[in-house]
Amino acid sequence: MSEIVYVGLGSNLNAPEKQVSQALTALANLPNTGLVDSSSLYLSKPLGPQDQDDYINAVAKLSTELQPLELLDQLQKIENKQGRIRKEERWGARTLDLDLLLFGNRVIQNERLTVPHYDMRNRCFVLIPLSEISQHIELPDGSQLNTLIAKINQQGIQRL
Ligand code: ROI
Repeated sequence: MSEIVYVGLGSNLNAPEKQVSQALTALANLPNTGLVDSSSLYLSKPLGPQDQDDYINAVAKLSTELQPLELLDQLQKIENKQGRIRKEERWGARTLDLDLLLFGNRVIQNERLTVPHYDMRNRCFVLIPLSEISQHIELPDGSQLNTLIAKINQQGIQRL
């Protein structure tokens, strides 16, 4: 059975627009997985330390037959190929971040993976690109994307 999955992309190092575009191509080429849709690229102010460059963010919608941890392995492979260094400071600059946001309607909680993404409800650079591609998403707990967006500060993000 295939599931609909949303992945958040973010970069603020080494030509961020190129990193995100290249990652979208890599997602489209994943095994047993299709890229259904992707958002525009967005320019966003850093969440976390402010002494780092602005980010390029986007969200991709996939249809996959992979299991969650298999998909996570694939995402980490793409991050590593594009020069991600795992030791990078928490909340610091990064070459490429691929976050598993939603996996069908599943709630997943284990050592490697928390789905829905633990902080997606508070992140305009996740919610706004997500709503560009799928307006009427409901999270597993029944909360509506539109309601979440109405609650967050939408400044500091610009569609490119
Ligand atoms: N800030 C923005 N704007 N975009 C991101 O993708 C992003 N990713 C992160 C932290 C460091 C939390 N800040 C971010 O991991």
